Amino acid sequence: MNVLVLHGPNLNLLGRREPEIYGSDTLDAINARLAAQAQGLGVVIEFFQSNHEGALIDAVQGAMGCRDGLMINPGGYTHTSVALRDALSGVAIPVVEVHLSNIHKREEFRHYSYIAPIAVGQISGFGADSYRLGLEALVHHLRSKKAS
Ligand code: CA2
Repeated sequence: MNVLVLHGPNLNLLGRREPEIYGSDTLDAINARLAAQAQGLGVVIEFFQSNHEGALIDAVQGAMGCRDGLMINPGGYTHTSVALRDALSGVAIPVVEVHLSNIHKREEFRHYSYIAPIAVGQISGFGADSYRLGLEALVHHLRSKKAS
């Protein structure tokens, strides 16, 4: 089983700014924990971060035929990007959407996600733990789909 984790714009700044909202873990630390978790689950995992919408879309398209699942924190593109949503729904690979903060208790413009309606599910508000929960949920979903 092979999973790609996508991190959207500004998430490369994690741990360096706004720790009161996004926590003090760096993206590298989050990825290292996910890599250890994936190894325990017997899953191959890779990571990609970009501040560019087109680069994220290229990564989604590149996943076609070679990844079983996607986990994405689309960052600010969550609330704006029809194009990223189209790419995710176009590749027909199960997607779990994750957010560090609880987007539903923040500013109103963060309440709507273009990604949520095409995702298996959304995990939001558990800080860096959202990624751990997201990977567990994605792998569980993929394994139960395979068994049926
Ligand atoms: O809570 C999340 O994970 C978000 O996806 C983070 C996005 C935000 O636009 C979404 O509404 C919710 C922002 C990522 C910015 O990350 C930073 C990290 C450190 C310092 C500055 C920005």
